[in-house]
Amino acid sequence: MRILISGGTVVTASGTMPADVLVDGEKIAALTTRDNFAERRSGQPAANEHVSAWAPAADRIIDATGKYVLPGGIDGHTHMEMPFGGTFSADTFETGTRAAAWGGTTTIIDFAVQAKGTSLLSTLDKWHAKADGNCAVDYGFHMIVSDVNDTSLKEMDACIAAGVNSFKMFMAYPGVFYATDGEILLAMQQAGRSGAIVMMHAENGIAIDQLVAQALAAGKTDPVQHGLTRPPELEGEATSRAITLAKVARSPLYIVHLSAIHALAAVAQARDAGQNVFAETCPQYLYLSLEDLARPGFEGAKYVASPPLRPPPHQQTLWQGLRTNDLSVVSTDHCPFCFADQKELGRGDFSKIPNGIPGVEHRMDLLHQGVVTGEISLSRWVEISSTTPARMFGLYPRKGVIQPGSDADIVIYNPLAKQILSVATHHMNVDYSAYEGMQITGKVETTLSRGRVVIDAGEYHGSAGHGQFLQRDLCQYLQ
Ligand code: DUC
Ligand code: ZN
Ligand code: ZN
Repeated sequence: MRILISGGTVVTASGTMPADVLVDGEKIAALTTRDNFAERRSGQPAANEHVSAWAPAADRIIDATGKYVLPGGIDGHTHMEMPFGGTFSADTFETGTRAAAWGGTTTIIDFAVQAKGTSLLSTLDKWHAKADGNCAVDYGFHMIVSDVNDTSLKEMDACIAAGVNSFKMFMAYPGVFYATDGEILLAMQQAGRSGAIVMMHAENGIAIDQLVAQALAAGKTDPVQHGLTRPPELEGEATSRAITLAKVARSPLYIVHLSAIHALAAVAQARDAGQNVFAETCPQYLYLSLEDLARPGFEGAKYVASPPLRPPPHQQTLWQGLRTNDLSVVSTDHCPFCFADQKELGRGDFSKIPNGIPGVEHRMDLLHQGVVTGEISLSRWVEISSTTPARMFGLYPRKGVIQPGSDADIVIYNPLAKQILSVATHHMNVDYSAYEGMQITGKVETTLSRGRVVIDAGEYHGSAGHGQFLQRDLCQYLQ
């Protein structure tokens, strides 16, 4: 199957150009620029002899006039079917990857979760059993290490050989995922020796648990307490501590879901000093705030995630961090729990509300708003949502770029279309939208995953099992 995408503006991390793209099978076969000058003069896509040469050979021509042609989005942080707080996140690998495709994301990297007392390799098998044959787009795994011992430390190398070379650890959630500083140091040393990377959930969980107990003892049970008992200082402190541990262990570090000014300052300082520290933020920290957690009644439960949403001034600093590259990736931390029967578990006790916000479908759109409002450039949009995640997680240039030889993961994006985000129209398997009613400029028109059109003109054409497991290389910023 050959598909010609003609008339569009190709946007990559390195710039924009009027260009036509030829897809052959699962790969991008060729890219040809059109005459920019003639195109600007006439306002029409320039006639191009390459296109006319290709057109007869194409089985299908997609007219992308007036649209952006982007490398498919890569969401490096999702939780499908994640066990949490006595329940499971509501999207399966099938529903979650389908929703991702609707939103222009063609790769997810999800987290396999080691339960205490189990091995990393059996965990990996378990997550393959959940995902293999069910995904609509390509997927990889990170590994959550929640039981550091000699066996799991040794197993890290076997995970790397199996294409899973990023290990998430938690300074939060004592008794569940929490690791001590000593355990973190050991895992970082092991990762550092093997060229792998530790991803850190940086919140001081020991101190947070005391604040939570105090709030509950004082009868403060509403969802907003979730935010008030996890102050940004305790994210900043944990981030600094993780950075210090990584320095001593001589390992790189990736801070996940960074939400607070304090944590960003610690990351910026470490990067300025030359340390291999990277960080991601998430759309919810750019657009939502503590004020959402404080919505009346139990409504705030929809916004309970960790780290929590912060007061509005943090948002501007995070946008600034995206511009300066102290934040280099935006992932969603997609972790959906239904309001009706899952968030409900924490009515009367905010500490029992399952932590997570749905978002895998909306990341590209929400970040495009940053282009519309002038927070980031078009190329930076592509860089933070596709190209850098590809490099960070060992997928480049197979993913993250439009160039001959790369997978034909391509999004055709209409920058002028208007849409309103809503539970009534989204495709995630969850009964509310954290962005209900939000007006968006821009919309995905077509999504190709490895050369197959999975979304087009408001219809889904994909299938469970099309998505393949991605055996990832090591982080390409470290080689
Ligand atoms: N944070 C969340 O909000 N949900 C799942 C795990 C996490 O770290
Ligand atoms: Zn986390
Ligand atoms: Zn997460």
